[in-house]
Amino acid sequence: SDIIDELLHELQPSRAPTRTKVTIVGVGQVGMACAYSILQQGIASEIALVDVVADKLEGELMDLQHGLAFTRPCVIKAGTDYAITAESRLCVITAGCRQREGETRLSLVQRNVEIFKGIIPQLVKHSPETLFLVVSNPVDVLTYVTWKLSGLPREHVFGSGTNLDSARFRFLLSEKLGVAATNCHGWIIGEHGDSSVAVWSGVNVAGVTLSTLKPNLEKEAHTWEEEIHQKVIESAYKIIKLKGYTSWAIGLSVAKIVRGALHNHRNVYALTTNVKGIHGIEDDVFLSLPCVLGSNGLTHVVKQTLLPNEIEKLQKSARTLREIQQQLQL
Ligand code: 6V0
Repeated sequence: SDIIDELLHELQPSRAPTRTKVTIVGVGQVGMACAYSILQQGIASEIALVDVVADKLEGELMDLQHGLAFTRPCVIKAGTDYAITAESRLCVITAGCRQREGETRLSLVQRNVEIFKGIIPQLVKHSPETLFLVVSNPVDVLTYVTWKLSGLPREHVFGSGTNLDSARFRFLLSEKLGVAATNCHGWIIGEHGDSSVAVWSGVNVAGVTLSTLKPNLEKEAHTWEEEIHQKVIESAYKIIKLKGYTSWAIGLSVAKIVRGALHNHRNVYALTTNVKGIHGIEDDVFLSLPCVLGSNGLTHVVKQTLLPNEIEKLQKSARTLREIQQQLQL
């Protein structure tokens, strides 16, 4: 325009930056916490927000855009039309409905399946090479649903799974020990939620495994671990009771995963993945295990040494999930 010509002397046309585009579907509490963390940390060159509520989208778009004077450059788009998601490297799914009073979990799952039928094929159409990070609950089943509906290779479709549970575990451990959460190592695997498995044999600080401490200490430490795992399981319920939803920690956890995927960091995250062929599980079910994530999706699953009862718990979750999956109408 005239004003640009008046202000700037062009030497050559500007070039679009290397794209690290992320789409977030669902601009509720969780979707926006993800968007905010990703923007604030300068992880993506472009963020596309999609939802079914146009006004909310516009409001959130404006609110984020007004922060661009304080962040790294990022193109932000929002709309109900999936065309804006074209060429995304990764799509984060946080859309969904919450449980109605008295509603069974299965009925909630089927309602979310119907929602996903309207979302996943659209995203694949516009970004055939995309990776999927599913956050909506129940995350293990919905990651399976996304894998089925997308027709993408299993390595491209994963869910946030127990990454948040593991972070909660590490925070609680850090409170107990007085050591930073980043230096308290522990993994929660399996089903996201009530039947998750804390891998006790691996809990360590600087390579010192708590379960190998002197027998009397071992017992004490084990009691804590049980206590802490129980607190992890209760966390989501407690936060929802207190503030209505959970958002900040899941947003930060998603941002970290997105960063790793876009920039090929090859970090290990507890992500829900198709576990067929691992730990004696023979079905196409999704459970969380420590996975190596690169820019082409999941490349490896870490072979943890698990106790027989831990493997049993995983297999039990796998059977439950298979039963739910068999009842879904895809
Ligand atoms: P919310 O605030 O109700 O937001 C959901 C959003 O989805 C709303 O903005 C809806 O308009 C939108 N939506 C509904 N239908 C569609 C559709 N067809 N297409 C596009 N958008 C649609 O929920 P909140 O943000 O609190 O939670 C979102 C999901 O994340 C829920 O399923 C939670 O249970 C789940 N969480 C998962 C966690 C994890 O660790 N995996 C952690 C926290 C929450």
